Amino acid sequence: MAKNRTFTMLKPDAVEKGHIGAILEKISASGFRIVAMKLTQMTTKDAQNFYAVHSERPFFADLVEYMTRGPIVAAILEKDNAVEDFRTLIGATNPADAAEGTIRKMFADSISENAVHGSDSDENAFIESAFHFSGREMF
Ligand code: YYY
Ligand code: MG
Repeated sequence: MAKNRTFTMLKPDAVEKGHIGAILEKISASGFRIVAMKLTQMTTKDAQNFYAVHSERPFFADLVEYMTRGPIVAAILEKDNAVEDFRTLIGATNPADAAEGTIRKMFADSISENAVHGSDSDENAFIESAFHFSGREMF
């Protein structure tokens, strides 16, 4: 399996609740190397663009409001089979459906505030990484 990269955000609820350290510990323990990382806050425009694929969904306005209400940790992660393995590590979109031991099961309370983002394809991982990081911020 080739090493590749995924993009993640520890979302505002996870940061507010003080879970940055615990989530990063789990990510590291699962074999992901941190390629890039920063604490940042999305503007309304940023969040609308990042989640543009969901712009017609009924939850879109709440999603943008939530994602912009406080700082996030954005990061690029590297590992064999990174995209798929990271989706497995974070668990189902709705924490109520997420498997035991997954990040969303452990740290999220609801589908709308589900603690962490993970890219859903190699192509989106590349697009989302470039959205948040310049080449010189990737190591
Ligand atoms: O990729 P993932 O985050 O697991 O789910 P998506 O279907 O891409 O939705 C993005 C984001 O939107 C999700 O993490 C929470 C929010 N959301 C929601 O609030 N309510 C839904 N019914 C579906 C998604
Ligand atoms: Mg998604």
